[in-house]
Amino acid sequence: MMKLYGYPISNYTNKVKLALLEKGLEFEDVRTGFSQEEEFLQKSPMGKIPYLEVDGKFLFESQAILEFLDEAYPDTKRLIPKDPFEAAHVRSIISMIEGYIDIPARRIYTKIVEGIELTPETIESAKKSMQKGVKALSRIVKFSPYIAGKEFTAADCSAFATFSIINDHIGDWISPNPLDELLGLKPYLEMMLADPKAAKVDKAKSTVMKALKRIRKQF
Ligand SMILES: N[C@@H](CCC(=O)N[C@@H](CS)C(=O)NCC(=O)O)C(=O)O
Repeated sequence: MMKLYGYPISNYTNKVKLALLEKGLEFEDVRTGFSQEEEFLQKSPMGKIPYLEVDGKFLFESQAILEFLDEAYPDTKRLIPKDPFEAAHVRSIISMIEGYIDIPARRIYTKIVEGIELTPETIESAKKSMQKGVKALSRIVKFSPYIAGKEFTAADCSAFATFSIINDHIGDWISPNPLDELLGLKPYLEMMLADPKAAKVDKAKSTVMKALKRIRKQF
């Protein structure tokens, strides 16, 4: 059986977990944090989570994992459309969410979770970058009802996992929350949560987040 190594408050872990659940594939959910230990780097060379173990081989980078799942299990729900233009659209949305919104946002939320103090400069630069990313994304996303159009795709795995984690934290530090400019996001996240698979991912995230909040009372 496949093994997914990651942690429930990692959006990239949750992206892969939602993909596996949507595809109806069996997997073992192995909770692990990231590490720079040699043994870990042999499986995930940047020391990041998630990584996926399949038949004794280790796959890393969430997008590569999703694309592998589509190729290796062609009879399951497709995450990347067959049409090359639609496929490029899905991949573009994912790149924008992760590269231009998540990367700046995590300069804030990872520090909050780790209990590290934020400087006004960090907050201001994250805010500017996020606003730029959200503005760009809002030009191309449809939420009709899914983020790339009529069908559920890999872009929904990324969007749901990433935006729900950003929304948990960012509003307390950047006001208004740059994600508020993404019209249709709120009903979209509610629609996604009505799916038991996405709800399962979200529940695990919320449980761990609540426990962390109890430990670190400052956030
Ligand atoms: N591009 C990677 C990003 C993965 C990533 O950044 N994971 C975070 C947790 S959400 C991590 O492991 N961070 C630890 C580090 O950067 O050292 C992917 O898509 O899998």
